[in-house]
Amino acid sequence: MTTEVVDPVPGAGAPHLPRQTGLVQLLTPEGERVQHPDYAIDVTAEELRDLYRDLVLVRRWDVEATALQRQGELGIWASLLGQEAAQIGAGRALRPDDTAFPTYREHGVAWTRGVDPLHVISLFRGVDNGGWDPVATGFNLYTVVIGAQCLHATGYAMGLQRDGAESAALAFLGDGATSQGEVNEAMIWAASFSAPVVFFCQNNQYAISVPLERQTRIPLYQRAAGFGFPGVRVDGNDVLAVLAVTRAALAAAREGQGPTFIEAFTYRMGAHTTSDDPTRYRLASELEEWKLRDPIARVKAYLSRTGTADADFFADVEAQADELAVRIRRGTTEMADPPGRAMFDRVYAEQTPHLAAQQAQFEAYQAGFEGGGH
Ligand SMILES: Cc1ncc(C[n+]2csc(CCOP(=O)(O)OP(=O)(O)O)c2C)c(N)n1
Repeated sequence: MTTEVVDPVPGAGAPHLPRQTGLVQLLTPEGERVQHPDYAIDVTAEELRDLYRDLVLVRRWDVEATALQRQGELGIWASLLGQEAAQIGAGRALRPDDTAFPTYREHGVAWTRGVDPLHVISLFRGVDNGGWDPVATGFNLYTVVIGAQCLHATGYAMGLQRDGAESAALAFLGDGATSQGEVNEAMIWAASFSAPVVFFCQNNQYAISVPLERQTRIPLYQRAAGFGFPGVRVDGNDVLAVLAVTRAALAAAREGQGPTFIEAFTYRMGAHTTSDDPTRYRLASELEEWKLRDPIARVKAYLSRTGTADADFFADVEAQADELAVRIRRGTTEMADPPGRAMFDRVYAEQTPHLAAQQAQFEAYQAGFEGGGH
């Protein structure tokens, strides 16, 4: 078969940008399997069904969390709607010994690392600063400071390299983050030291309200050449292509070939966060166009058309999604506030005398309220 060269958004983008070509795609929006000479991937029927299940479950989690925020149960929520394939594909490409460095939207990657959704939710409810163990899960804590995690990932990767470990770091970033100094510094360091790090950029077309055309004069993946490592653009709504491309980049990193920049070309179908109103800066027709490229629909179409999954399977996945939604809702509303002292426990791995004194002072202050109030 021939290489699929697709213009992801016909007519979109600034007129001065070169035509966007070279998008890696393995599953078309219509659910047809296509081949790519550089990114062959063999997945079993079971693996495909598992990927579908992942996509559906993380979407349900996201929809439930958005509703919970609207009902006042969460302070804010950063929706992944539309970016499920980018996150599941990238997350499932990781090996257990690899480490992911997320921003604040990578709930799908968290899912693939076995992080309990309620741990992520507790962060957005404001009762915790992320209750999962980054070492045990290979999934670092969320980072709200745009781009900072790229430096963390690069430094970590350089550490892996010096330890002689054969594992890699996967840094997540957005299209807007590519304008950030730290991201560019991270890429220079990664290139200079051939660090085993992969930069996974979810180009969801907007940095809050700032469109891609304002961030760059060339397609993002082409920027990697300036740093001296490969850049590849993948259809971010195609879970198979994302899996194949990320797997290859991580393998190259582990083998000492240095970094890769992956631009997952996708779209944020919802708001930037629940505090944002995207109708103020983008057209409804654009969203309608992207709905035709829905990351879940195409896998479902493929599974159905090829007889890889039947109605019972789809019903079972729906039932699992319903169960997950109930668990998330119940878990959120029953979530207890942590004791005030808890914020002192996670500053350093080991408590310092200075911090212990502050903690004692804080506890004495709280005990001064009626009922010892928390
Ligand atoms: C250092 C820094 N500057 C500014 C902000 C405010 N801010 C929050 S999200 C955001 C846009 C990020 O866009 P992008 O990198 O494309 O990621 P997306 O949210 O679209 O996934 C900005 C500027 C911040 N959090 N950190």
